[in-house]
Amino acid sequence: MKKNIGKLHVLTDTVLQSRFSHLELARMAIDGGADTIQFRQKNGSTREMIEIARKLKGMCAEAGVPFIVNDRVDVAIASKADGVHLGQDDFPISLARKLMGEDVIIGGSAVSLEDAQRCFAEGADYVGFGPVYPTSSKPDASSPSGIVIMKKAIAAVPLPIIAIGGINAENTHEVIRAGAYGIAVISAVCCQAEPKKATQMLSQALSLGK
Ligand code: TZP
Ligand code: MG
Repeated sequence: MKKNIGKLHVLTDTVLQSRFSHLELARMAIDGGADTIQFRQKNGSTREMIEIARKLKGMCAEAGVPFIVNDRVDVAIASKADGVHLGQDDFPISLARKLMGEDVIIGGSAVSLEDAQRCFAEGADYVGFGPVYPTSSKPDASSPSGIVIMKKAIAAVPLPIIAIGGINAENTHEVIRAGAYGIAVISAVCCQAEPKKATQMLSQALSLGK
């Protein structure tokens, strides 16, 4: 089965901003052209997370947009998410694959060639590579990889590479030209005055970058 790996992943965030809920952000992002929604909530009640995730899954399913849960395999399973995104210290990708099955989309995080190779070896479907550029959205992020290291991963790893970290409408061309399959953003959508418009601008930048 060919999996639907999006090119414009919007990660919903209610910590960096509190004007909009996860559901409101997802709605605006989908309306603006996001083709993957990733629910990213690090803290709080698991029950509440499952409740939000189920609603997000319903919204995404209606729009035909894959819905991915960050970090939490349990929440992804409970909400029948299309996928899960796992960092280097999260639930192991290979174990998530065993639990969730072949059809589920599993993304892995990488900030080096070695990380990206590990994601591939463990059975990921795509790699979220970054931070490529400086970002203040992830306090524990590694130093930015820059374009050159990302290019090495793109050349060596036969998976779609989704650039993340400091991506905006201005630098999208650069990462796409470098060979990234797509982009993933938090602040370039969630922290903008008009998240729908901001998503539209990223969507436009992506097709120009092709
Ligand atoms: N992983 C690597 S960098 C990052 C994550 C979740 C933060 C991305 O946020 P922003 O605001 O798009 O830089
Ligand atoms: Mg994680």
